[in-house]
Amino acid sequence: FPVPHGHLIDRSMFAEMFPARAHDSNKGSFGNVAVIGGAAGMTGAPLLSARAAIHCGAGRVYLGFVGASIGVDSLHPELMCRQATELDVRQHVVVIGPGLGDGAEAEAALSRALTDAPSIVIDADALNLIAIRPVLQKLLTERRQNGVASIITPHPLEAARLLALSTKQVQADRWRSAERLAQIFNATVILKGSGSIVAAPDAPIYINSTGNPALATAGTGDVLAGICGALLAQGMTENHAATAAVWLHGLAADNLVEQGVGPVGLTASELIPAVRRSLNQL
Ligand code: NPW
Ligand code: AMP
Ligand code: MG
Repeated sequence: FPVPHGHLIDRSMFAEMFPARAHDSNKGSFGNVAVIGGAAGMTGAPLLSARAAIHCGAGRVYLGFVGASIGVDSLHPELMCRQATELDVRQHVVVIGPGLGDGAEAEAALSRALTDAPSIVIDADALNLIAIRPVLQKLLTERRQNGVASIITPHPLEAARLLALSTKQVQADRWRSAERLAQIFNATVILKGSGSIVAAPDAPIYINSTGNPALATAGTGDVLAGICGALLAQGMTENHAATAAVWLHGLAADNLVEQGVGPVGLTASELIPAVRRSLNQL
């Protein structure tokens, strides 16, 4: 990639970000993640986020569905499935947006999470709601001055909605688009796509050096949001969590392509254990 300014995310950044697990640690040492989303027809999206979060080391992972909750994720019964209204968002790192939809329950859940969650990762439909609801935008921009963490993870079309631009305009200057998102929304931003960019109001801008077009498939963004949540739950700052998450996500895809699992036909589900491997091999 041409790197006009800023920094390239690479392995050397991560030496001290992942401390070894203490021998006497327990699940309470590694935080709780609550993934909120999964309206009718899109229950797979929060499942992917939640599975990614548990595979990336969160101590406990909950799913809060808008609409009917599934009883259990039978492939991953370690995940705890509830209605979104049954979760106390004050106790969790909240990942909100995957498959969230745009209904009244979705908007209420987002408003509650923006107000009360100690840490939040905002993706997909939650970003689309913020783009059209100034009251939600205000809640987001106030979070930083209240000392609580926020990461937003738009793909280029979601970024365009947030900035009231076209996707083409966002893509024409991705660095500037990411910087503007960070300033306007007062949050750490991952502007996704080939060469994901991480920008924050108070830190240098970074571009990711890993990843490939195998990731251009449904659900890989939902996986990324879950990784961010798990890293926040384990105590990383939002800027460290965002840079580490995009790097590990891309590295996992690079490793899978080397093994012949892609670039054609990689699934978001297959990406998840590969991200766990990247994390454990750091
Ligand atoms: P195009 O086609 O190029 O014009 P949407 P979504 C663009 C859930 N999911 N560079 C591109 O536009 C999500 O969580 C559920 C350039 C693309 O077609 C959401 O809640 C799944 N353009 C909901 O679905 C699995 C780019 O944006 C369009 C770009 C809708 O989310 C799938 C898509 O954007 C999905 O995650 C890039 N790098 N990347 C499930 N299993 O339940 C994207 N675009 O219309 O906001 O739809 O992202 O699919
Ligand atoms: P989403 O569109 O929300 O599912 O997110 C897609 C994920 O895949 C993001 O993390 C993107 O950065 C990544 N991705 C998609 N296409 C590419 C590509 N061509 N090269 C690298 N990463 C990609
Ligand atoms: Mg997405």
